[in-house]
Amino acid sequence: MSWLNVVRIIQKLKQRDMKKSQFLPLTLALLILATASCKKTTPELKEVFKNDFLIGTAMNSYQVHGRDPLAKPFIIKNFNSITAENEMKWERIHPAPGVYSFAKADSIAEFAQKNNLVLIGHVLVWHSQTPDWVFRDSVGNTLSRDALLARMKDHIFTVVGHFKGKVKGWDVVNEAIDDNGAMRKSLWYQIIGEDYIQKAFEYAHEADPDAELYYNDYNNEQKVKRDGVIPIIKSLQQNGARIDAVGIQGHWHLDEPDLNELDESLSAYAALGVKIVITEMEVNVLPTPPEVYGADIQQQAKYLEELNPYKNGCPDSVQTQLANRYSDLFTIFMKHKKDITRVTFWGIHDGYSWKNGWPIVGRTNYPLLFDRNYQPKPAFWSVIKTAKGE
Ligand code: 9MR
Repeated sequence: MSWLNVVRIIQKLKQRDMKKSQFLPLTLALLILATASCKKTTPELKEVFKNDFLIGTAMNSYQVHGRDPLAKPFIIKNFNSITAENEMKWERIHPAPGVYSFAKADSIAEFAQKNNLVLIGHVLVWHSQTPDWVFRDSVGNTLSRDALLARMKDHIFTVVGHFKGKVKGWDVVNEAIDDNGAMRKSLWYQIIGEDYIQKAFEYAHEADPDAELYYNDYNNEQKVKRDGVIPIIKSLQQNGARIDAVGIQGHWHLDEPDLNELDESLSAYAALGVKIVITEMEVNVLPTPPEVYGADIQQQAKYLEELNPYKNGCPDSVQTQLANRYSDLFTIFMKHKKDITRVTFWGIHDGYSWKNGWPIVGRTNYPLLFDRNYQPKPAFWSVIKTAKGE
């Protein structure tokens, strides 16, 4: 019985002019009934994991501005941390030289503050979504190392400074390693050299000494890439930079990553003395060409009907596969819970996932725990069972 029904019945009883001695016990019984049925409602994710790690979600400005009225209460109910999916990226927050545009990111920060949600800053230095002007002078020539470092410092000081005290931790450098484990030959790397990473961490720490600082990447649970990320972390540590955690994005599939490899990677990172954050998790259920496993948004594959098989709904067999996959992944997270401080999902429900548009535009994907109507999927219940050790 819902609270709304209880209120309606009580109002009707009142209208009947019932005696106090009859009205009070009846009202009490109704209240007990309503409370009991409330207990059967869906558990809140953040509550279920409250002794283990934070549970976060990516959030966008469409949601924060209330265009989807269900989104905000849903976020407050289920999550205790948010990451701006796009609003703090360089191209959004610093679109032109000297122009900073904080309004959208500020709305997200305000929402976090009002509702006691841990706000994560995403992202300071990345090869992607960074305008070309960042690397050029006013006549279009490539900047010198010193000039690019100065520009990076200005950006980090301005952005981190703006959110000082509001952002708990920053993805300082994103995706600096290629899938083969070598340094990505981004313009940051080409112009500044390998120590652009060290510099970014130093500037971020100077700008907000209280903020946690993370190195964030995808596929870095795989050994090849992990072997590239570990030296970065060690070098930051040896050179005295603050690094609190390694971010594993977690853009995963039904058949990948290999669970043993994930398990080993979590141990390998923890052995460095850093924490682990799962920063952008979802599990793709659609057939996807293996060359676009990962999260490099420059890569695109051609739309074919056979690669979009569940346009009219996710079959039960796939729901079950997804539920088992989430259960396997959370079993490993629980095993490493002393080293994992947060698990963030990259979207609140299937309808918001970037996986509907990448690596093939126009597909219907089902990678998260809640469906397009905010209803928990079998994957949700399997995650809850795993948390309870059932
Ligand atoms: O989910 C994000 C999508 O809405 C954007 O179009 C895209 C480009 O900015 O970025 C997506 O998020 C990425 C994240 O910022 C970094 N790791 C990979 C994520 C998926 O591409």
